Amino acid sequence: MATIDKIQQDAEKLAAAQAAVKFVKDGDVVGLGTGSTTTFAIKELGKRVKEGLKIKAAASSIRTQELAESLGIEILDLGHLSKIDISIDGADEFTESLDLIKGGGGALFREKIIASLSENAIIITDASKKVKKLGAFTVPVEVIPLAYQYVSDQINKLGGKGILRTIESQTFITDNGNLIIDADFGLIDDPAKLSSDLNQINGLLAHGLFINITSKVIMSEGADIVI
Ligand code: ABF
Repeated sequence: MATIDKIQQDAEKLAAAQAAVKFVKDGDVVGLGTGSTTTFAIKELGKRVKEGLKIKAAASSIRTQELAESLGIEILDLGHLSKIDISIDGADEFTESLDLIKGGGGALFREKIIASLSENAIIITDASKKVKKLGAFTVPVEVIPLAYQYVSDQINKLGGKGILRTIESQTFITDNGNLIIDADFGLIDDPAKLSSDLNQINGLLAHGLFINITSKVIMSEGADIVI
């Protein structure tokens, strides 16, 4: 039985998704994120495609690709794109300055590529994700398996405590065949500096700090949409 909170949260996610999809126009190449909020947006796009909207899309995960294709949305090879017109994705945390933590769903690498390619990178979320300072949500780090211990040690040197992600006691493997370390740095005073420090670590494929990438956050709070 869904709780009232879950029903309310889903209503907020749907409202944010519907607001974001309004920015998509005929001929757009659309970047599709991953997660429950983005799922609402993909379903809305599927409806509009059935009504005649002409778009092509790039997917940030296998599960997003499968959902989009099931709804008749044409998927392009992300590796051959130089530009995406608009992307719609979720987040785990965001601040007033549009810094994000993403990657709770394990799709952060392709999400970051899609966001980086996007002219208009839109984040959709309910009000529960807004924070004053990032860090209550641990920072997901995608790491090449053979670099696991080295990267884990470098995270420790930066003051983080890394935990290998598992799902039902099985090691989580990303769509790219890599591991995820969830790194707890506590509340992060300077996300841009930490992002830069993490980017220097060899073997670290991507991390979940999205700094200066997002164009806008569409947040729904109760009956309001805040852009
Ligand atoms: C995805 O959206 C991930 O980066 C992030 O973890 C997730 C949030 O999921 P949800 O919308 O289900 O809260 O982009």
